[in-house]
This record gives sequence, C-alpha cells and structure tokens, in this order.
Amino acid sequence: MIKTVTVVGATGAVGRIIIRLLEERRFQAEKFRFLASKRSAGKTIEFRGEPHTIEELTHDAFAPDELVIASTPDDIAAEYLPHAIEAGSRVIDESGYWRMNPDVALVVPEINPQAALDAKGIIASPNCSTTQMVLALKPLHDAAKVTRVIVSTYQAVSGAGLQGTADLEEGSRAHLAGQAYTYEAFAFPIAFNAIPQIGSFKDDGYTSEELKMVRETRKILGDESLQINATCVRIPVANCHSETITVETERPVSPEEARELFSNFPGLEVMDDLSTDLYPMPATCTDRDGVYIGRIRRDISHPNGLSFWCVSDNLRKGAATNAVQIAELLSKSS
Ligand code: A2P
Ligand code: 11C
Repeated sequence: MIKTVTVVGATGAVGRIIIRLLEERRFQAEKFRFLASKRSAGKTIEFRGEPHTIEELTHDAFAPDELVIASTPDDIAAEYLPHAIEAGSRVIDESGYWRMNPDVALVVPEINPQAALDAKGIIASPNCSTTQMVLALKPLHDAAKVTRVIVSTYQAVSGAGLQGTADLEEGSRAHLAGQAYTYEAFAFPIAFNAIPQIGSFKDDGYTSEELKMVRETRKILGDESLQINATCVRIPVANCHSETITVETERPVSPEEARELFSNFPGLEVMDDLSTDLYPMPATCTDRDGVYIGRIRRDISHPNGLSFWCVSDNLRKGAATNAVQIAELLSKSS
C-alpha cells in the first residue's frame, strides 16, 4: 500500500476535486497530507470527516516514498516538484510546465498506462482540452489511422481556476444590473461574450492552449506525423469543455463504425440519438468522469472525413480524475 499521498495545491479548483475523488474512490494510503501556499498554511481542510491542517509548500516539504499529486500554477510546479523527485517521491503533475519534457511521461491511463509505470521522474497529466480529444481520437487512430484533425473548442471558465468562475458569476450579475465589473482571470468580459484566445500567442498566430492540443496529442499517441489545427475559445459556461472535432483517416470510417469504436473504448460514452435530440452538453456532463460524444456524422466535404461533438468535465477527466486514475495505477503496481 502507498504510505503517504501528498496533495499539492490542495486549495485550488482542481486540488479540491482531487481530494473529493480520493474520498469517493476510497484511495488506500496510510497517511494523507495537504499542501498549499503560505497564505493557506495553518487553515484546515476536511478529509474523510476529519480536519487536516494545510502545510506550506516548501523545498524540503517532501519525504521519500510519498505519492505527490500536484495541481498548481506552472511556475510553482517548475520550482518545487524537482525537490519532490530528489526526495524520492513519485510525482503526478497537473500543470503545463513539465509535459513536453522528454524525460517526463505524459499519461492518459486508458491510452498509455505503461508510460506511467515505466516513469523514472515526473508523470504529467495533459491539458484538459487535450485529454478529451486524445481519448476520442485513440480508437479511430488504432482502427483507421487519423492523419489530420481540425478542432474548435468551447471552453468553460472553470479552466481558468476559481477566479474564472467568480468572474463569470459576478460579471454576469454586474452586466444584468448595468454595473461595471473588473475581470481578473480574463482580459475581456466573459459574461455574454466569447473570447478567441486562451493562453498567450505563440508561433504562426496560434495560442499556447492551441499548441498544447497539437504537441501533447502527438506525444500521447506517439505519432509526430499527426496534423492538428486547433482553435480554442473561452465561452460563458461554468464547467465542461466542448469540442467540435473533424478527422481525416487513411480509410473512410462510417458513423456506425465510429459509434461502435467509441462505445467499446474505456472512458468514452456515446450520447447520440437524433430522434430524441440526445447529445452531450456541459449541463448534462458536469460532475461526471467520462468523455461524452454525440453528433457523429460523415464529413460531407471529404470522403475520409468524420465529424463529431465531444464534451467532458474539464476539472474531472480533464484534470483531477485523470491524475487520480494515474495514482490508482501506481498504487496497484506498488
Ligand atoms: P493557495 O490557495 O494557498 O494560493 P487555482 O486552481 O485557484 O489556480 O489554485 C492553485 C493552487 O496552487 C492553490 O492550492 C494555491 O494555493 C496553490 N499555489 C499558488 N501559488 C502558490 C505558491 N506560491 N506556493 C504554493 N502553492 C501555491
Ligand atoms: C483552460 N485548459 O481551460 C486551460 C486550463 O495546461 O493545464 C489548464 C491549463 C493546463 O484555461
């Protein structure tokens, strides 16, 4: 059994859900520790009905044989997590900082569990918008080799942390009351708006979020030839990212075959019945652990094309659930 599980970033939007999942999924360990910044140190967090004191994250906060699950801003992950590895802990990191490092395993347990089991250093969990897309692509890629992907995202404010959610709620109230509101998590009002920028602008006019979808997907599928064009948009939805995905495959995949492939793949659930207007939506997928697919149809503009709609809870499978599933994998093998 794992001796100690240490949650780093325990007070954050994802950290709180990691703690809930450790409870719900009855994760077995002798001891649980909860770390956050100096601001939170000394406050208490309830876990399995008992209060636990939050400890300050410091360079020497880690002991050997801990299983660390971290969800913090990138700069904090960059600074502190190497100290956990040096101390002899195993580390699962939710941040964006380590994912593309060649020595770091980037893991979605339904796709590449062995990478987590073989990892010598940090195990990274992908960006939320990548995780749901790569899960949907995997069975298509195995069956008919995906050569090109065009994806547009409709991303919830919870992806921008607790302040993102506060901005949507307070900004909407202010907008309806005709009052001013100063947004903190977004550069523009998110209430009654759509912002076609998530992250910062990088190469060729693409944002960091869009390039994460390209690079992380290729790394997880182990296919650098896969062509991906992503457009990421923030919309005024509280939770769950949605994506329109169009793929080209080496041979045509019919909607019927795709439905079968998706239905048989772990972690995916098809919600697709046009006769009853059934398709996944943020309102019906929040607080659930799967990746939900609907509107599966032939791409009428290309003989080898297939289009579909994909929704998942970005804080759960997009972040906390994926990290806890990796922890469960490591726990089973230890
Ligand atoms: P804290 O709540 O003490 O600031 P969010 O999802 O809101 O972005 O949360 C990020 C998590 O990372 C929080 O638990 C936060 O703790 C933690 N964090 C942020 N800055 C630091 C820091 N300088 N040192 C340690 N933890 C930090
Ligand atoms: C968002 N996807 O929705 C981002 C949040 O690399 O883990 C997560 C960023 C990351 O804003």
